[in-house]
Amino acid sequence: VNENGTQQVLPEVNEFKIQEYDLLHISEAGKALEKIRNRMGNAIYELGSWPMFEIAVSHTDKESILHFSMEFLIGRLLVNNMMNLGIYEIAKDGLEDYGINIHDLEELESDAGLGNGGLGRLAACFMDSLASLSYPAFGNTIRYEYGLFKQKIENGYQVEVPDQWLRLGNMWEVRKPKHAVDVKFWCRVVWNEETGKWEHVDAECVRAVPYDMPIVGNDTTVTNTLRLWHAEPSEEIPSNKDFRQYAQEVRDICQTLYPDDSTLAGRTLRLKQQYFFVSAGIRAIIKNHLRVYPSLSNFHEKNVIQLNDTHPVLAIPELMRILVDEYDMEWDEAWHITSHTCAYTNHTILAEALEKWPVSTMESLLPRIYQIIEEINRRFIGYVKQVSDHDDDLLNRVMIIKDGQVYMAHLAIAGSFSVNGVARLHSQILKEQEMKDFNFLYPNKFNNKTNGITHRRWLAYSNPELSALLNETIGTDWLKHPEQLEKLMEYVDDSIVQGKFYNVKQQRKQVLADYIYKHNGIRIDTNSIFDIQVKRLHAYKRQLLNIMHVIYLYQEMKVNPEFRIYPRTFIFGAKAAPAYYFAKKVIKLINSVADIVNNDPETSDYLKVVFIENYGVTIAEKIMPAADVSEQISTAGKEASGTGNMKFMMNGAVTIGTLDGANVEMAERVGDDNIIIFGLKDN
Ligand code: 26W
Repeated sequence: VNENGTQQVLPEVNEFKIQEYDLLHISEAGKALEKIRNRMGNAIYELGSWPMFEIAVSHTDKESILHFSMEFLIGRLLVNNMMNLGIYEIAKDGLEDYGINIHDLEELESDAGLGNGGLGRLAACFMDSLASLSYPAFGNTIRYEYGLFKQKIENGYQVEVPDQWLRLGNMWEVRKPKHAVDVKFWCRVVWNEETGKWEHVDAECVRAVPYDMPIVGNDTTVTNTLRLWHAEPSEEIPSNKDFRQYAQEVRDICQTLYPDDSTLAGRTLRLKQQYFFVSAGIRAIIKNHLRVYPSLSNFHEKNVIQLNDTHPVLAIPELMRILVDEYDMEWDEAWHITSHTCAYTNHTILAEALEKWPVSTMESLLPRIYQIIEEINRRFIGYVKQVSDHDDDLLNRVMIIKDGQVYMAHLAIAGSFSVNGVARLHSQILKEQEMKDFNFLYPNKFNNKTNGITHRRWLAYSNPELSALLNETIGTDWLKHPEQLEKLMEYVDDSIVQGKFYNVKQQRKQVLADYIYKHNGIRIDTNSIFDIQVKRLHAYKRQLLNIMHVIYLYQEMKVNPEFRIYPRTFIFGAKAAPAYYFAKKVIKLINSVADIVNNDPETSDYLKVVFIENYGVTIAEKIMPAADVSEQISTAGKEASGTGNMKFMMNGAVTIGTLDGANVEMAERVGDDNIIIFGLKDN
């Protein structure tokens, strides 16, 4: 809107609208989408991410934040980017002028599903928030050919189907071959007396080619970058290996999100993936740092690398390797820089998720990295002995290398300046139990950063009806300052606002009911309570407990005609890890109960069960706004935080939950009539 208050449509969008749309038919909506994204993608891109980044770094003292994560569960970007740019309405109207419904275009975009669940989605939420708060932050990950598998339900069972998210191409990425770097594997390390340097003899090189995606912030000029590394054959091809085999092994690195870890080959591939994106990512940061500063001596003052779980922890020895081997830095200075650059977030205390790598695997794949970890461990042991007055039991518990394995969490803690849990209870468990010894060794390292979500995607954009109600009730500042949602407290007893809220909820339930009818063929009653549990299927998340409750209700109604409940629709969504037999049986059980319950005329007016297949970001955006009840019933002490709990709460659902993860803090904030806590109260 210009100075005299008239709305002036951005010229390029205007010109774009006239040029591109009068020839279009709905059948070519895909091309329209492609053009929008290309135009926006490049336009956004030219707006500056790396160039903007350099300006930001050179003229402000702000650190640049590097988020290293093997998982980014981004979902779709078209709506999010247009909303964050403030051009969604213009685009919607423009397309309508030409008979195109923008929602048809939205449906054409595949989810970028490069993650398993909570940890990957949290990384994506953080990127959206960091950009919107104008931090120069960069994501660093792998450009997987296939994201998390697509779940089909056949005869009640989960079937995994490859996730071909790149089938239509990824319109948001820009390939940057000039920033490609070589990553070395399988070499022998030989000390060269003349040069005084370690040499990687017979190394197998892989070309890491970056693809950059813009991370568009809301109401800011900052557009950050998510860099996804793609493995391609290097010019230096190995002499001792047939090229076709080499090329296939290179292709394998970026094929799948989580290689099958039941074989040595699969586990080695996972370690290869970890080193691949970490080595390439660190080299890029160093190159950018040296474009602005004369040396690496202030590297830790200008860069922070946040390690999302232990998956990227090889960043610590890799940074040491580069500083010591390539920049001839003394070990102590290199260690000071490294251990003041890296920060580690722990997301789970599940034993099976705490990574340990066999020394044999690491030593053969990454010999120089392993040598450096040995030296880190040697010096760490010296520190432990000194601080603990030679407490050998303690030492045996905390060593980085022991029983022929490398304990990645121990390496992460030793090499980071900060270790955070993801909810107060989780961080307390880390400090007082799981990592008690390390809290003794490093009393100031451990802290809590309770998870959050981006309210833009999870409230403003996915629930426009509630967003509009908020705007008319408390004004629009809450979008930029979400803490202003507290203004709603003044309307808690306002029957007009309550009525409007009820209508919004009904509209959103209808949207989900329509989706369920279309995909499951089940009619559900929007006047029934939508009681929803969506998350990965795992014993500790207790989907089994939930479905057992449904079985109880059904059996009670069958034997006792007086026993009738307020009509309830139990909705489940969950993917089970392919090898997790128990979880797959629970999915089958839920679907079997649904078949019985939904088709029994005696009970189907009071009780329905629906299993929504292929739970992911985009379907979650339809589910969260429709919930009346949010099921957060994990075994107390097991759910590090949860983030679905927050998405449901933010859309006005009541929570049934245990005193676990972020539920504890939510209960303190929202009071007992908004969250019903049951089960163990202290561990
Ligand atoms: C399905 C069970 C599961 C548990 C842990 C799958 C994957 C993991 C990863 C190893 C770690 C992870 O994703 N943890 C989740 O991280 C979220 C973001 O911090 C938390 O909200 C979840 O509580 C935690 O389980």
